[in-house]
Amino acid sequence: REKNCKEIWKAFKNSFISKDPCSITEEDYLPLMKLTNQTVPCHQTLFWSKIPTLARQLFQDQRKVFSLEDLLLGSITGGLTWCGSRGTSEMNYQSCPDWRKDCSNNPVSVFWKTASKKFAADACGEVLALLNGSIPEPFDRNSIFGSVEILNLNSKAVHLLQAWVIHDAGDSSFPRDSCLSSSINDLKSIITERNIRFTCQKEYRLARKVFPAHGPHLPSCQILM
Ligand code: ZNA
Repeated sequence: REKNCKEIWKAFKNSFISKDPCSITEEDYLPLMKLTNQTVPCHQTLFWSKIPTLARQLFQDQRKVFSLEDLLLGSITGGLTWCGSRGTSEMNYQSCPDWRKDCSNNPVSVFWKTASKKFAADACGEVLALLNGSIPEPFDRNSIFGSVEILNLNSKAVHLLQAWVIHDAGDSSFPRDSCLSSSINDLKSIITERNIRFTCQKEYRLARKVFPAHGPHLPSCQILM
């Protein structure tokens, strides 16, 4: 309520309008970051990787944890793609560079990396990370979680990272003990080397929400951990 939306919109646009959409830098977004400054109380930061905005829905009734998308900064862009280009002040929502195919320094990727970096650096106490247990590598070093967020946690302020590997109990094609998988082990090493305690648990209780197609058919005993 105390933020100035017009000013925020202007700062957002100025970050990339009339600029080469492959040469965006963190600095371009700093004025926007300053205006939207907002922090999450200790013990209430939620990260997610490979389970898109579902993470948000999972906790929406409780409001005990907040992901980046719950903050003003993370909600501005609402799943959109955007860019500008040299020589015009037009906003482009249709065809913008892709971070894999075209260039990594595009407005969307730089926005999320800059926002995620600050979000992680501001976290304190115990933090929660939701990972997808239905894919072979629930932890991906190249994801924003793996390459930006965990590396920017302040190890003086964050003392525990709890990983919840969300499983579809109806799917037996992946090893049950995903907490012991090499991908989670990589995450564990990175976190513990940074002097942050690490725990991992398999979560079946959330499966109904994450995998609605299978959820209704799960026997209730499998839903319990
Ligand atoms: N990048 C986003 O669109 C996005 C990121 C949207 C909303 C929120 N977030 C942050 S980052 C969120 O709060 C999570 O904590 C973080 C999740 O990012 P992730 O670990 O990279 O998860 P993901 O499911 O692999 O990817 C989410 C989105 O980011 C997808 O659109 C990916 O294509 C894109 N992405 C993944 N890795 C990279 C990337 N974009 C640029 N560079 C990467 N290395």
